[in-house]
Amino acid sequence: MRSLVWGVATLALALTAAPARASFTKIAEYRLGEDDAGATLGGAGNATTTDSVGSYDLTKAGTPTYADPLAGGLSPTSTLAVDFPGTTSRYTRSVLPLGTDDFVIQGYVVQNSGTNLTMVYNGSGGSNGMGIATSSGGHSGSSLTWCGLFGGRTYNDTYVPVVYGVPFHIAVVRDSGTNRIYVNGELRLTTTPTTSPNSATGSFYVGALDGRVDEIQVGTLGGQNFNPATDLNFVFHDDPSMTLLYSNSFETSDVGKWTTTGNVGISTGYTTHPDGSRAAAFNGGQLPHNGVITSSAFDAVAGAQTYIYFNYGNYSAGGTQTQSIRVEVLDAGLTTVLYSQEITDGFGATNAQLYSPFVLPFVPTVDQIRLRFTDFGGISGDGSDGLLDNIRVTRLPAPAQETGLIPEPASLGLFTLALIGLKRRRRR
Ligand SMILES: [Ca+2]
Ligand SMILES: [Ca+2]
Ligand SMILES: [Ca+2]
Repeated sequence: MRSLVWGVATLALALTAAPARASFTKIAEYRLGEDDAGATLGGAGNATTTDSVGSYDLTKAGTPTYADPLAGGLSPTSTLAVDFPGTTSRYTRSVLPLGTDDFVIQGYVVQNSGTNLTMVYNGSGGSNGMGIATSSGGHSGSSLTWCGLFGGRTYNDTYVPVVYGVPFHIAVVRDSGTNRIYVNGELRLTTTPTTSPNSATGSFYVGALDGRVDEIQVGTLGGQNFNPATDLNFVFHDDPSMTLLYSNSFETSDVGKWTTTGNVGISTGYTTHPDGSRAAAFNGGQLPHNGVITSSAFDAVAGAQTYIYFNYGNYSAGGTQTQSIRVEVLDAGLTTVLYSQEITDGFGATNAQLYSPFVLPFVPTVDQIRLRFTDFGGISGDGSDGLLDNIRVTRLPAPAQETGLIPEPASLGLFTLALIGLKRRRRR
C-alpha cells in the first residue's frame, strides 16, 4: 500500500433521474462555480458548492477560490472551476451511496505541485471507497502518475504522467466487477480484481490538492454497461463541434506534413502504436537528445479555442531515464513562440511502448501556425527512447456553428451560440 496524503471530509445522497443518453445515472454533479450563487472569477469559494442534479451540496474547508476553467480547457461548457491551494482546502460531506460496483467518478484536474494526492474521493482512502489519485510509486519510482484507487487497497496505475499545469480528464469506472480508467478519453487500464472495494465510510471530497478541479460527476451504472462514447464528459477530437486543423500520424499518407532535424526518425520498429504502423522515435540507437520535428504551416483562427491532441511515450529497452519533449506553437515563419509546454514521461518495463494521451489547450493569436516538438534533457546512450504519434489539432467551434445553423437569440454572439450548441450535445 503506497502512502497517500489523505484528506478528511463528509456527506450522504439520493438518486435522480437518468440523463436521456448516458448509461449511468448521475447521483451528484459538481460544476464548481456555475451553479454557485454569486460565484466570480478569483472570488472566494462559497460556503457550499452546489450539487446540480441531487441534494448533496458540499461544504467548504480551507480557502478554495473560483478560477478559470482549466486553461480554457477540455470542457468548453465550463465557465468556472475551483482552485484549491493545498491539501487542507476542499469541498466535502459524508460519503455518497455508490456501493462497491457499477459506479462512475469523472472530472477535470490540473495539479500544480505535490506528489501523492487525491482530486476526488468517496470514502477513507487508506481502507475503503473509491476515487482518483496520483501516485509516485507505480512508475518505476520515476514520476507521478494518474491512478484509480479502489477500496483503499487496489491502486490501478494508468502510467500517464501528471504534468504540472496541464489539464487532464480522468474517469474511474467499475462495471460488473471490472475496473477501468480513462485518461483524456482513452481507455488506459482494464482489470478485474478478485476483491471488491470495501464499502465507503467517512467522507466524500473534491480538492485536497494544489491545483484546479472542475465538472465532477459521480454516478451509478444500474446494470448498464459504461459507454465511453456517451458517458465520458469529454470533448473528443472528432466531436462534431470541432474543426480539424492538422493531423499527422507519421504514416506514409502524412508525408509532407513535417520535417525533422537531429536524432529523430520515423519508425516501424516498435510493436505497438497508438495509430497506424509508424511513429516518430527520438534518441533511438542511444543517440543524444537533439531531435526536432516541425510541422508544415496550417490555418488556424486567432482567438479561437484550439487543442493539440497527441500521444507521447517512453520506450524502455532496459534504459532507466525519463523522456522529455517540448511542445511549441509558432507562427508560420518560426519567429515567435506562441505557446510552449514541456512534458516528461517516466520509464519502466511496464511502460514499454506505452503512449500517454495528452491534450494541450491554447488560443492562437495569428491565423497560421506550426507545431514544433523538441527532444530535450536526459543523457546520451540510454536504452529508452521518446515516442510521438497521432497528432491532431482542432479548434472550436465547428464551421456549421459559425454559419448560423444553430437557432439563435439575437442578443447572443456567435461564440456563445457555439457553446450553447455544444452544451446541448455534450452535457450528460
Ligand atoms: Ca465548471
Ligand atoms: Ca502512426
Ligand atoms: Ca535512447
